[in-house]
Amino acid sequence: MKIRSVNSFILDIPTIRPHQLAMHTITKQAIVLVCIQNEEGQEGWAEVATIGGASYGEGTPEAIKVNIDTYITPHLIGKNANDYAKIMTDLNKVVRGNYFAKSVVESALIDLAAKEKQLPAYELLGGKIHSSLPLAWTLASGDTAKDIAEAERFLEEKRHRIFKLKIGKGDPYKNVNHVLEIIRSVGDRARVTVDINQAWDETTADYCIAALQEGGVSMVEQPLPTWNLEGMARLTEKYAVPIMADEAANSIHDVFQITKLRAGNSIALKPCKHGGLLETKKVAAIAEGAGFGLYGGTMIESTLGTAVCASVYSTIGEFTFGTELFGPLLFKDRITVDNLRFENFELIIPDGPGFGMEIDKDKVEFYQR
Ligand code: MUC
Ligand code: MG
Repeated sequence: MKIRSVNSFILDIPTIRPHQLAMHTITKQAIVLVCIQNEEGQEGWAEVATIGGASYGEGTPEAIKVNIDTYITPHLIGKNANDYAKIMTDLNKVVRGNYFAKSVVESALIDLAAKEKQLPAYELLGGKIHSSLPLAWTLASGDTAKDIAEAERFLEEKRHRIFKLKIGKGDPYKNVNHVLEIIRSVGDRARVTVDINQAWDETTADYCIAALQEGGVSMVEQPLPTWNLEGMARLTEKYAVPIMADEAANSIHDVFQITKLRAGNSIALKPCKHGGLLETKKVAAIAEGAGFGLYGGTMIESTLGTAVCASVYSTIGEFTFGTELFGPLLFKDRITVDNLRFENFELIIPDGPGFGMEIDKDKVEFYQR
């Protein structure tokens, strides 16, 4: 079962509406797919997503692809996918950083190894604890009335009752009022959280978090830039509302520092940030050991990438803040034959072999750059 080839592809898939973040408005989302084939012709597939080129973080789709093709692939050819843990340990000694690239490669190895054994991937990750997970939605149309209408529709359809608002762009004080209006409108039928995506300075954060806490916001994600761990610690100490580290919480070493400094009291997990599924489990363990709450984060992956995240999240004990694996619902189309199921405010964990998603090669060709 030796690895014969590794291929990577960049795809751009349109979204159902503009999705406005602090640094970028998504109208089509870039994903990187990896296909690893063994000598018997069996394939393992995985996906990783990025947001807004280089504006969200260092992991751009172009860099992910070129680093996989140039520096990672030579270390995979001739190896056995079943040795995914050893392959990734060895790879970390010869390829530094490149968390997104390593994450998608490791996931494709795990998909192949699990398919060879005819098992769901979560069986290779410790086994499933959850059959479904709570599913947040991001209200990010940029318009209060549209956001309220969207929230009402999803409450009615029993699709989401956790709403995250992206409030890093524009006037912070107006944005706080936008949040408070939405909280007043949904009342106690839903939880409302906010994500600032690093956009505030500490003085602005101090002023705005006071108003958000008073108004009933249930969590504040990454209010300050990633470098300002001391500022995050001061906000965490001062306010009762949970403060979550997202962009700051990448490697196990970052997360260890965050827990040690109490620079937040919860962590948004994302396999791409941590460098893979095995690293995600380590990050979750550090957070759990420190008494931090967990959130199952997304970089807005399509069906395949969402199934990858869902697979590892299903093996982690507790998500105080639920998950936000809504990516497929924001895409206009999908690149898998299988679809994910969303029922009663939750995402159902797929149970097929590997990540449970068969790739649609015509769609891959259609959306490929
Ligand atoms: C982020 O920072 O959390 C997740 C949901 C969403 O709307 O954007 C992403 C990125
Ligand atoms: Mg975030």
